[in-house]
Amino acid sequence: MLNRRQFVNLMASGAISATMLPHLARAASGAGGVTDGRVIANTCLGPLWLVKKDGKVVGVEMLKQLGQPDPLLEAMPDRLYSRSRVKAPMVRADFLKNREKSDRTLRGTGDFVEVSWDDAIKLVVDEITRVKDTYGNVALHRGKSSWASNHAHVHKTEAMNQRFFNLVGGCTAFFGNYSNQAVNEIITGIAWGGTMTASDWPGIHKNAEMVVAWGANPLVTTRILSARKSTKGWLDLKGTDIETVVIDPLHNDTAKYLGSQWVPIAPNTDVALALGIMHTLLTEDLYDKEFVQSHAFGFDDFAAYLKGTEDGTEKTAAWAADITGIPAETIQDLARKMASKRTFIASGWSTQRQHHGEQTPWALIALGCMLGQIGLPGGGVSFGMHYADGGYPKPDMPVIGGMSPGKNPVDVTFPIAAFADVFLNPGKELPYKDRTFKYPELRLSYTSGGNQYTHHQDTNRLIEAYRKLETVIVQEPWWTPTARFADIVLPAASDLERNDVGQVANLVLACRQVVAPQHKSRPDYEIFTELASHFGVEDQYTDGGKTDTDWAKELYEDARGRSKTVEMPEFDEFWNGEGIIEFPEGKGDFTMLADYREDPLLNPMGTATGLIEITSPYLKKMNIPDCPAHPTWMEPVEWRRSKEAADYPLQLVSAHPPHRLHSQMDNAHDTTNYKINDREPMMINSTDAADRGIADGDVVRVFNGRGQTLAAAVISDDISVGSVVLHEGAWYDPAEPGKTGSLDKEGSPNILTRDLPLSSGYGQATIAETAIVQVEKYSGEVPKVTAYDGV
Ligand SMILES: Nc1nc2c(c(=O)[nH]1)N[C@H]1C(S)=C(S)[C@@H](COP(=O)(O)OP(=O)(O)OC[C@H]3O[C@@H](n4cnc5c(=O)[nH]c(N)nc54)[C@H](O)[C@@H]3O)O[C@H]1N2
Ligand SMILES: Nc1nc2c(c(=O)[nH]1)N[C@H]1C(S)=C(S)[C@@H](COP(=O)(O)OP(=O)(O)OC[C@H]3O[C@@H](n4cnc5c(=O)[nH]c(N)nc54)[C@H](O)[C@@H]3O)O[C@H]1N2
Ligand SMILES: [Mo]
Repeated sequence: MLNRRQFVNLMASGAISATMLPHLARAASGAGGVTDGRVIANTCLGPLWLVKKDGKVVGVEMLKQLGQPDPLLEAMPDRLYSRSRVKAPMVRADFLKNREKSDRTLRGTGDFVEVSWDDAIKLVVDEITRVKDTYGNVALHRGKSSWASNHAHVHKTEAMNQRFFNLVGGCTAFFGNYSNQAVNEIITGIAWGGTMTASDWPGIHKNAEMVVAWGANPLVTTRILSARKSTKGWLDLKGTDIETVVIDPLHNDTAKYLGSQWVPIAPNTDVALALGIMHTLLTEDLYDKEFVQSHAFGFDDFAAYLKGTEDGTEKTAAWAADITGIPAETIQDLARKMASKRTFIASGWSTQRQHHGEQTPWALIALGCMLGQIGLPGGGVSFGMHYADGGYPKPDMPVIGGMSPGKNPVDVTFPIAAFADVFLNPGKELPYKDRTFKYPELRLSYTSGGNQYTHHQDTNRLIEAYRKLETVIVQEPWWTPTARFADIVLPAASDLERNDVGQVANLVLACRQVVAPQHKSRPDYEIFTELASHFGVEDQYTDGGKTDTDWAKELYEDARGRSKTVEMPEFDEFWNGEGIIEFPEGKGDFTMLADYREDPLLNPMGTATGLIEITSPYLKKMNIPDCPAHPTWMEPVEWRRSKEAADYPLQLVSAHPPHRLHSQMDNAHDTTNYKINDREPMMINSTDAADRGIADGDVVRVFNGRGQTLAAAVISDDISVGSVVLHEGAWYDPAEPGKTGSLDKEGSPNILTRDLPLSSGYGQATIAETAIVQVEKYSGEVPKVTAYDGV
């Protein structure tokens, strides 16, 4: 019997062919072997038909069950064959020579040389061994990954990477995320089970009289395929009697499509707006006195705060108008309308990706209690209607599991939002709720499936932070900025180059390899398997030699045993047949928290009081300065009224991109065709543009004390005065690679955002949406964008 490594080598050398191997033969004879036709793959956006011609991927088709296609999907073939693919294992020349003593300021300069797979693997094994033998496993860090494989079950980059580390003694762990950490922390602390609790759309369509999208743009954020059924819920509001309101500094796509009332708000001031609304409800006696007493805890303390008896400031509509820029009458009108109609408040997550990010969601929950419609069909507050399958009636189908990461033997951890701070300040202490984290000293990081140089805040600080590490390993299909700043780059096969099982909406799908791994890339699983073999844990890693198809089979068969509504065929039939199993749609009659409304004693919240806590006894006791005992307006660390706003008067909104999945597809924008002058578009109001002599399409420099980037101005009154929008995800493209403070050529907003402070001592989440900038017409010679050229 060949072992995995010998087998891989033989395969690579061509000594054996796929037909000699039962598992691969199966894949090849399945849809993956198609040269002309369609194959379903489990892509980063979710399961999708890939159309092939003459063996090449030439297009995409939506699964008909998932609704209308989006232009963003069409970038898939270009992404696959992009010139920015990592074609072979590459190592920085200086690192190859000097290892841990290499010049780390050379990272990002492109001093790479190609090495063989064998040499690359040996180098990675040696480095991990060196660090763990010298400093212990605690000095190892796994870089965060998420959207490489959010829809995957077998090929979950995050689980695969962690599974490997866990088998070689573990690594320092982290917790939390960039998406919804602050809201999740607060909601589970003071109210219900989490952000994904949502009422079914049919009940909302039937019963709601008003739907408020608060800091949410669902027609953009539900473009991910697992959310397509939720898109329909939003689309179907059009042409009904249901009034819609969108509270956003941006007149966003959702507001435009639905013809909603647009309430432009100054970024980071939503707590003040919510307080102004609640003050109106209180003083005009429009609130549900019974509900706040029977279903909420600590309303009276909060009411004292609204009235100003606690701090001397009454939170009137006029007070809120001054902070938010929304006229007092509009605020009062909103309060009256919300109270008189069956109102559903659907919050997005931008308002909690901010300094004091716990406060807006908490204030909205308090508002929900005062309106007293929580648990009524068509009423209440949800934080999950703009994402994944929020609002889509749950079909009765078994959940397909995923490859398990196993257990981490190292129990040192920290919130992921702090990772650059951890690199920079070993030994520093970070308070978190009632405990303190002491930062470990990290030496080596290994990222597979995450793009830190686009997703983390304050890129220049991040460059410095990585310089503290001796070894940076990045496993990537593309030359992203994160790959460019690594010491060792391993070429990963992409989502179209492997087998998996898929689950989305009411479907279970056989997701096949569409094309062979491109260039010298290998699937992540194969890379980790080979690494594991060098540490003598290959058998544990592969669970006795399973291929990806074997894992798919195991996960599928496990689900098959639990299916109640549909008789799922045996795996081989499923895999070799059409590969689409459709379950009956859910009933659609779920109203979130109806049971709590019905009987809060029988169906209590998970809080100490069992009630929704408008005042939290726990937080009162904890006395955390930046997270008080009830929702509170606190000025953010920077905004349009801070001292620094004299130099940087515009607030930066880095919303999620309509034409990308974060940074993914940024290298395929020729298809999506939205860049201007090769640059990321930045929306600016006509008044702000005129003040600065900026014309539509001009290349502008966006800057603050932390960094500078070039973007293309789009002048539009869809963005309110005093704010600019630069979507997250454009690839950081330094004019002077490797140098901190360099001009970025491509409009990456995280060159401008803040790394610290984190949201608060309670949630310790990222605050990407709290940043101020200045914009000027760029007077220098416009440099050529080179981000997508590869190395
Ligand atoms: N097309 C596409 N869809 C995606 C993603 C993607 O990359 N591309 N990413 C997915 C992921 S991982 C996530 S976490 C979700 C994110 O979902 P969200 O966090 O809800 O998305 P954002 O775009 O950040 O913000 C939504 C809206 O809030 C507005 N906003 C910004 N600041 C403020 C503010 O201070 N107050 C108010 N009231 N509004 C504000 C923005 O202008 C934007 O229109 O989206 C998911 N969907
Ligand atoms: N300023 C600002 N910053 C933000 C946000 C914001 O709103 N504003 N939003 C934050 C949020 S909510 C999120 S979720 C994060 C998202 O941040 P990320 O999760 O880093 O998002 P992606 O850009 O999708 O990164 C996935 C990476 O995996 C790589 N990849 C894709 N397929 C594979 C594969 O098969 N194998 C391997 N090894 N790699 C693969 C891609 O090329 C890419 O580099 O960004 C955060 N950053
Ligand atoms: Mo996210």
